[in-house]
Amino acid sequence: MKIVDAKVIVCSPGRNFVTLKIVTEDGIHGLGDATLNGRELAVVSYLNDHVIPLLIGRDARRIEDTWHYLYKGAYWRRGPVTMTAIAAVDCALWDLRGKALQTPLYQLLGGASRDGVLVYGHANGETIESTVEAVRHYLALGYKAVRAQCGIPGIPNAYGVGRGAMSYEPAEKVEPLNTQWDTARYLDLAPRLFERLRHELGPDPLLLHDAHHRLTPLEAARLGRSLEPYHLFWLEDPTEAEVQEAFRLIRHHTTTPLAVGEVFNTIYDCHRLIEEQLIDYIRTTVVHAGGITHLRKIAALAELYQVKTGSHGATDLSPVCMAAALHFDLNVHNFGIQEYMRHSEETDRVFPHGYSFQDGFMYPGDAPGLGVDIDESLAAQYPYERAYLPVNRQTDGTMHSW
Ligand code: CS2
Ligand code: MG
Repeated sequence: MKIVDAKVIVCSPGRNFVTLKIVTEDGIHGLGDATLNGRELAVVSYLNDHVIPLLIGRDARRIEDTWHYLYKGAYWRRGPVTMTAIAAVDCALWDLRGKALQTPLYQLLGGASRDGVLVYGHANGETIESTVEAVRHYLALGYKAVRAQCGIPGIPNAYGVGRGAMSYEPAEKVEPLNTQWDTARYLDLAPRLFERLRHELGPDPLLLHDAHHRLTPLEAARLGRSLEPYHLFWLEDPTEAEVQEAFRLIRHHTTTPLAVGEVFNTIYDCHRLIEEQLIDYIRTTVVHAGGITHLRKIAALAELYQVKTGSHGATDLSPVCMAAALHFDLNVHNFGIQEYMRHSEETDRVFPHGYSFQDGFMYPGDAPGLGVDIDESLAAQYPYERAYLPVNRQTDGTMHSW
């Protein structure tokens, strides 16, 4: 099963996506998502200039060996660009393997550990009232779990608060949007939002919240403690996660469950968080953490320490990644939840797929491999447009994490 061709497809059906397509001598093709939001072309170059020449002639069945060949063979290890490129190759090889054996990916991984994949949607509002309404809307659609984000009075365009009803797009075309941040106002508002949500919706809905790395460990500890009466499913990214030890302080002060890891790209970014049981959910996902091969190793480590998975699934991860994530989620024993932001209709048309949503759960479907394809002629109608994530500054102008 020799690889005879590989190419990178860049398209922008509403937002940018990078897709790797690998073709074998039998004429089968496999797909991998290679999208790194706001830095897309760096991964395109990494694949085109450095990785694809190494793939031609290799046996597509050697998935594990190819992973190590690309990771160790480069000498320069880790980092989002490298690991996204490796993930795309890895994912495409798993897709190919499933197609060659005529079996859905989850069956290759060990079969289904559950009947469906619990997902959470994103409810956003400018005010507490409109956020409550947005959560209600998701519950009416059948979601069991909803992330709630609310605008902060006097802070226009706070990051992570969507401006559309069902989806939000963090990247801006041409140049970064400047956004503002005020921690004091946020720490005052967040517990009031969740108090209101519990009061209006009762104890059953699973409620999540994302702090987008914006707090110091002490502020995060205070937030976690103030949210305890409202029993969150998780509080995500409470502080910057480069220093894993910082979570000791947060953990010491609050029983609010913590989720971290959408920006991590290897097991080395999170092994201490997992081994010291400083978090409850690890958010690494297929596209940014080295593909299915590496994500399974992170999950296996997490399983030892009763840490569950909660993979990132924002709209900047393409339907190819979404499909891969759902196969992984259906199989992995210590699955917790999967993020699911709906893609736009134009994106769904470019990437026809077999996965589906029903009553708060998702299903990867039983098509061979990932069960997702790319319509290349349609993709060609949406050329790449440079886009950036917003930058965030405190009210005095100092740069801040978003
Ligand atoms: C967010 C993402 O989904 C999440 O939890 O943190 O929207 C994230 O900001 C984007 O995926 C960045 O590209
Ligand atoms: Mg997040």
